[in-house]
Formats: sequence, C-alpha cells, structure tokens
Amino acid sequence: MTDVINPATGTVLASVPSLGLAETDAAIERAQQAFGSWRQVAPGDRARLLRRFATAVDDHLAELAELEVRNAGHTIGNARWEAGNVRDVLNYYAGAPERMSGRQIPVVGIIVPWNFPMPIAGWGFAPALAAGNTVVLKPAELTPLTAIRLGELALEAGIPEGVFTVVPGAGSVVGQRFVTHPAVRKVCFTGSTGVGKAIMAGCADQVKRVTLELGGKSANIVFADADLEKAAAAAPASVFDNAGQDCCARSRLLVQDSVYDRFLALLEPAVKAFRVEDPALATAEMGPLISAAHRTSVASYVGDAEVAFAGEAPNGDGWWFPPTVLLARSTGDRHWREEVFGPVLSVLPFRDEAEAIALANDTEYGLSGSIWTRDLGQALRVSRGVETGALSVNSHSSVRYWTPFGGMKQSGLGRELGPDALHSFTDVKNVFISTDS
Ligand code: TAP
Repeated sequence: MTDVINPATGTVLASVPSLGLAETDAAIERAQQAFGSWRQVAPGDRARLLRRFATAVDDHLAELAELEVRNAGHTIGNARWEAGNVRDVLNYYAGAPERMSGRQIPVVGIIVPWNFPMPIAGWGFAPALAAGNTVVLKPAELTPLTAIRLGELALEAGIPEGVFTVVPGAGSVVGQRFVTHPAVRKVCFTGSTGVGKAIMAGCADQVKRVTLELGGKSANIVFADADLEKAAAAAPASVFDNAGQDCCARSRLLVQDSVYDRFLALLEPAVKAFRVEDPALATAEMGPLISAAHRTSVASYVGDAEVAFAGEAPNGDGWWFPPTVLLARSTGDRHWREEVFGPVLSVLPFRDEAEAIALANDTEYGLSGSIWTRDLGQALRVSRGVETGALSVNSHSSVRYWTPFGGMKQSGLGRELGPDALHSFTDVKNVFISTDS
C-alpha cells in the first residue's frame, strides 16, 4: 500500500494498493483479451459509450475536482477546469469512431505524471479508446485518486471490463512493465525528460510505438511596443499557475531592454498580489507544491540566486513556496537553464528581435511560449523563429483540446489532442485482394 498525502496539510489522505509485476501482467492480459471484443463494437456504439463516460465524468465533476484539490493541491478553480477537460476530450473523441476506418493498435499503456493527473490521463485514454484500443493506465504514485475514480466511472458508464484499467503502482514496476510487455504495443508517456529517454530506449527493443510529452523551459518574450500593463498582469499566472508545476510554464521572461525597468516595476505588484492559500478556497490562485522533496528541489534553485522580489505563501503545514522572481546574471545560471517545475520566474533583458529568438531557442526544450507585441509582422517572424510546439501571441494559452499539443527538441515526440492524436493510436494496413476467380 502507498500512503497518499494532502500537500496542503502534509496529512495522509488515503492508502492505495501499489500493484506488482504479476498484477500488472494480469491487467495487461485482460486488456489484450478485451481488445478482441472492443474492436468489434460498432463505431456508433463505441461513440455512444464514450459519450456516456463523458456524462458520468460531468455528473461527478464536483467530486473529482474536490478529490484533486486534496490529492494534488490544485486550486478548486483549476481542478474544476481539469475535470471538465476530461469530459470535453471524451466528447471530442466520441466524434471519431464513426469517421475512422478500422485501424487499431491493440493495447496502449499510458503513464501519467503527478502535475496534471486528470487532463493528461484523458488526453491519452480518450483518443486511444475512440480508435478501438484497450488501455492500461498508470497514475503517478503521488496522485492516483482521480484516475482510480475515472476507471470506476468508465465501468459505470458501460465501458466493458478490461477495456480501460487503472493500474496504480511504482513507475519502475508497473510503468516499466508497459515498456517490456509484448502485448502493450504503444506507450504514451508524460513526465520528465530523463525517464522519457529511458522509456524510448526500452521501447526500441520491441520497436514499440511511443509518444512522449516531456519537460519545458518556455520563454515569455515581451517587446517594447507591447501592451506592457496587460503583459505584466498576465505574466504571474503564466508561470505560477499550478505552483509552476506545469510543463508549459513560461519560466523564462525575456524583456526588451528599453522597457526592462518599467516592466519589472509593473510586474512586482502583480507577483505580490498573487494569492497563495488553501487551494479549496475559491479565491486561491496558487496552492502548495506536491511534496516535501519537491519543495527542497525548488528551493535549491533560489539558493544564492539574485531575488528581484517574491510574493507571500502560508507558513504552516504543507509544502508551500512563495512566487519568486529571479534576475538571471547570465544564460549559464542554473535557474535559467533547468526546468525548476516550481513558482520561480527567471528574467533577462534582450536588445532586439534576433537576440530574443536566439535566447528563446538557447535551450534543449521546445514545448510552449508567448510573444507580446502589437506588431503583427514581428509576431509572425518570431513565431516562425522560436522552435517550440505551441506558441501564443498576446496571451498564454497552450492547450485547447481541438488543436494539437506537444513538444519540439527534447520536449517530446508526437502530438496529443486535436485531430493528430488519433493517428498515433492507429496503424496503417494495406491489404491487396486478388479478384482472380
Ligand atoms: P517522472 O518522474 O518522469 O514520472 C512520470 C511518470 O512516470 C510517473 O507515473 C512515474 O511513476 C513514472 N515512471 C517513473 N520512472 C519510470 C520508469 N522507469 N519506467 C516507467 N515509468 C516510470 O516525472 P514527474 O516527476 O512525475 O513529473 C514531472 C515532470 O514531467 C516534469 O519534468 C514535467 O515537465 C514533465 N511533464 C511534462 C508534461 C508535458 S505535457 N510535456 C506534462 C506534465 C509533466 P511514479 O509515480 O512511480 O514515480
């Protein structure tokens, strides 16, 4: 059994079984058997079952959101959006079965991190089920509760036994078995770049298909001609949302040197006003970090760095950390180069467009990013120049379920969401039929 902790209080919330190798193999074999009948379910019926699953999620939206607030420390506003996102993604892919021709990959193994337990699970299982695959899903050990509940809701909605199985347990046991078990023909992994590389190498052994959504160190580029008030008001949430535990966090802020001082003066009150409090409160903008160990890791980046200013965080129990803005002394600074995965923003000035693009691209990652300018030509040139999978101009959106999401360079491989995701859950088979009598 594994104890599940509420990160806002440090207290034990639940105990969840940590399944071993034999139980993982049994779940995979059930999924393999279920594939035979699931692929035969008529497309219209498969679509109906997915819509019923979406309705079950919608009916339990408040319960799922409250569970996530307690398990992951997400603000209640975010958690409601996340449960709604699972519903929306299921409904979106429920439109797919009738429009697809019969091409499936039998069993898909989905490995989910702790930072967005519900949406990332849904981005994997919804298109996989829609495409006719069966699914085994491993939640992160720290945040298994909503995935377990989604598994129950799927059964209640009529998804047949074995078609979607949640297998809680350790990454090195359950997740690793998805990589090595020959019946799992595709692995969908979201998590750290290090573990992602090991999974990709492991999948090579069986030439197993793999989708990777990995880390990020995204740039928020603010040009001198931008609406600076609006850009400064939006910058805190772009990096401190979900306590910075977001692969799309705009954790590098690049500001054109001619407006650098003015922009920091606008940013400071916005950072100090960012509300860090009990995530169950409707007013909360940020909750705690996920664990004590993670807080130690985040704190190590602030260490002897030059702090420009910081916000407030509760002092009591739980793994709290204040929103913090650091001045980068050079692009070699550890907090500038590495993914902190916490509420820490690094700031650096730039001279011109060319330097902004060069600095944004000076990273092994390429997941997301933002450009603030009133010059449309500049917005398009910089969008072309920055090597990243999702960019927003004069906003910080990264995810809409009807458009593709994924990374360039070491941020990942393949695309989730939108029409693209379905292709990664299907195989092309070319059958020649002789018409000789
Ligand atoms: P990881 O340590 O990589 O864990 C992610 C998942 O992989 C967990 O379920 C983990 O299980 C499992 N795992 C660990 N070792 C494994 C192994 N050897 N074989 C198979 N599975 C294994 O990452 P994390 O700390 O949970 O998440 C934070 C990282 O994920 C950050 O770097 C962040 O950028 C990245 N992330 C990226 C994205 C996208 S969309 N690109 C989204 C969210 C997070 P356990 O729970 O047992 O450790």
